[in-house]
Amino acid sequence: MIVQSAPQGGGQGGGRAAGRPGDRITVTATSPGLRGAQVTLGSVAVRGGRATVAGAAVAGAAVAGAPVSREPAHSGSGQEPTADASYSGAPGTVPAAMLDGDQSTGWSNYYHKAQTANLLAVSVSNPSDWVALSWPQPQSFDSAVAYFTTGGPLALPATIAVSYWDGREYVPVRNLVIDWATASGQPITLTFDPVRSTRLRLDMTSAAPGTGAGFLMIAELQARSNGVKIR
Ligand SMILES: [Ca+2]
Repeated sequence: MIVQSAPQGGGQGGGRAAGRPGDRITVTATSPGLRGAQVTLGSVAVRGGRATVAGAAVAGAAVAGAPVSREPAHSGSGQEPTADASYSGAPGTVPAAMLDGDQSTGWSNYYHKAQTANLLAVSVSNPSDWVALSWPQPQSFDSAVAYFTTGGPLALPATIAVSYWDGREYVPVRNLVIDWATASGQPITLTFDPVRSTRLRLDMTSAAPGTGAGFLMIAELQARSNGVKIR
């Protein structure tokens, strides 16, 4: 760390200790890897041979030993998103289950209407459905990660389109790249040009629409910025 001080104004000639009314001392601290800081001290009166500091103006946030910290766990405004979906197949598979941090719970469009006296059991997958995240204030994000659960009637979607709310309507993100999962519970990563918005939506089509397979289930859904989850 390098510390420099320089008297300013008030006095006549350098080298004299501060302590008279109007004397000011500027202390500049710098250190590799840290932002420099500057503090200006001013004295207004001498009492009993000691100067009374009248005020201090600080420029620069990081004094040596107090580096600017980066929160590794999340970014954004700290606002928790809420989730929505075009359709949920059961009371236990609602959109909020994508945000609880639990891989064993999730949103799903899987449904099964039990057989009745007059009707056979029905479980037919929708051609398409969407899920969305929203925040009270705009967030910046450049990717989303979805953890799909597959197996039995559940499968990965055939296609995923990503869009964001521009204040009037959903518009597609640009340069979408999808890194598909290869097993149940593994993440599908969707990266795209950065956007700033209050809503993110995934439109998905079924791999086997209108059948007993091709249902969708997302255990967890995250929006990210520079690889860091937004919340
Ligand atoms: Ca979950």
